[in-house]
Amino acid sequence: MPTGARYLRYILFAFFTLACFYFYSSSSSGLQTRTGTLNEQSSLYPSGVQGITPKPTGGVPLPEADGIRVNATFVTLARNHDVWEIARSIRQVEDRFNRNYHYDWVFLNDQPFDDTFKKVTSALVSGNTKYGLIPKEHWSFPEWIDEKKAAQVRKEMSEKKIIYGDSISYRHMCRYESGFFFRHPLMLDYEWYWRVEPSIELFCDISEDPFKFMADNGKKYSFTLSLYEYEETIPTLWKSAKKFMSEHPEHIAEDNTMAFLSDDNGETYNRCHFWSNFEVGSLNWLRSPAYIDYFTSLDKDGGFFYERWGDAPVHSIAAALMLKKDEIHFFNNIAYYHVPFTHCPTGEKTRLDLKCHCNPSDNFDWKGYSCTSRFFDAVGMKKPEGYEDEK
Ligand SMILES: Nc1nc2c(ncn2[C@@H]2O[C@H](COP(=O)(O)OP(=O)(O)OP(=O)(O)O)[C@@H](O)[C@H]2O)c(=O)[nH]1
Ligand SMILES: *[C@@H]1O[C@H](CO)[C@@H](O)[C@H](O)[C@H]1NC(C)=O
Ligand SMILES: [Mg+2]
Repeated sequence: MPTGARYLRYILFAFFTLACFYFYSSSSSGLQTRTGTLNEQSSLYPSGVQGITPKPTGGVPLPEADGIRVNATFVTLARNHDVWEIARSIRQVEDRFNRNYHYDWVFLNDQPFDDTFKKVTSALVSGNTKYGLIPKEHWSFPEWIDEKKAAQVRKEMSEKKIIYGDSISYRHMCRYESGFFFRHPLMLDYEWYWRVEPSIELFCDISEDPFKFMADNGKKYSFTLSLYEYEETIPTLWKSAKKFMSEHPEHIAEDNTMAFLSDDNGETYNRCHFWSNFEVGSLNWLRSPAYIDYFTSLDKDGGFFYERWGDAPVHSIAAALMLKKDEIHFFNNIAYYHVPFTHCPTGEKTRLDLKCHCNPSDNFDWKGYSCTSRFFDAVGMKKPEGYEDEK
C-alpha cells in the first residue's frame, strides 16, 4: 500500500476517535443524572460501595487571589547545605499559602549563598527572593567575651552531653536570631516577618493571611508551639532578665504575661517559652528601643557564649514582659511541625475546613511538656472545645 494512503487512514481514524470523545463528554449531564439516581436509591449500590460523598460545598475557600498585602516577608537563616531541607519547607509554605500571595523571601547566611541554593530557592518561591550576607560583627565573639572562658564552658557542656553544648556556630546562630536578623539591611524594607526553618511541615491550608491578621488585630508576636527550656542551657538567663527589668522599668508592659514565665510572680523562671523556629511577628517591635535595650543588656551579660541561651527563651521573655497580653497571638489554625513536635489544630471543624492532613493525636498543645495551657491561663483565654480529649 502506498504510504500516503496509510497516513490518510491514520488521520481519519484519529478524527473519528476525537469526534466520539467529544460527543461522549458533551453528554455528561446524563452521567450526572445517573449518579444522582444512585445517591438517592442506596439499594442500587453495588455491594462493597458504602456511599458516594459529594464534594463538600461549605468549608473555607483557598486563600483568595492577590488581595491586599501587608508589608511583609518570609525570612530564613540557612547554610548552603540546607538547600534541600529548606526546599521542602518552601514547597509547603507555597502550596498551603504563598502561591496566592507571592510574599517575598529573604535568605540570610554567614557565608555567601552558592548558585545552587539561589537557583533552587528562587524557582520555588512565588515572590521575590533576596539573599543577604551577615556582617562579621554580627557573627563573631564580641570584644567583652573572654574566649578562653567560653571554650571551657563548651568543653564542660560537651562532656555533659548537652545538645549543641560544644557548638560555636549554634551560639552565633542563637545570638543572631535574638538580636540581629531584623536589623539586616534587607529586612529594613519590611514591617512583618515570618520565620521559616528547614524541614518544617504545614498540615493545613492557610485561609487567612497571617501577616494581615497580625496587622489588623494589633498583634506583635505569635506562636504555634511552646514548651520548657533545658535548664542547663540558661542557668543565669532569668537573673539577667530581672536585672534588665529593674534597670528599665519603663519598658515593662503593665498588662504583661509574666504569669506565662513565672509561677511565683517573677521570682523564678519556669522555663516556658514560645518555640521560635516558627514566628510571625512585628519587625518594628524588634527594632524598638525597648527590645534593643533588652537584647543589648542580655548580650553584655555574656550568656550567649558562657551558657547557651537560645533565641526562643530570649524572644519569649521579651514578648511576655514588654508586650501587652493581647499583642501575643496563638495560631491554632496554622498546623506546624518541626522535629520533634507537632501542632495540629484542636477542633475537628477547623481541621476539615482547612484540609488538614495531621493526626490530631499528634497535637502537642495539651500534653504535659507543652506550655500552651499555661499561656491560655495566663492571658485568661478559654481553651478550645475538645482540648481535654487531646491530653
Ligand atoms: N547560615 C547559617 N545558618 C545556620 C547555622 N546554624 C544554624 N543555622 C540555621 O539556623 C536555624 C536554626 O538552626 P537549627 O540547626 O535548625 O537549630 P534547631 O532548630 O535548634 O535544631 P534542629 O532540631 O537541628 O532543627 C535554621 O534555619 C538553620 O538553617 C550556621 O552556622 N550558619
Ligand atoms: C515597608 O516598611 C518599611 C519599614 O517600616 C518601610 O521602610 C517601607 O517603605 C515600607 N514599604 C512599603 C511598600 O510601604
Ligand atoms: Mg531547626
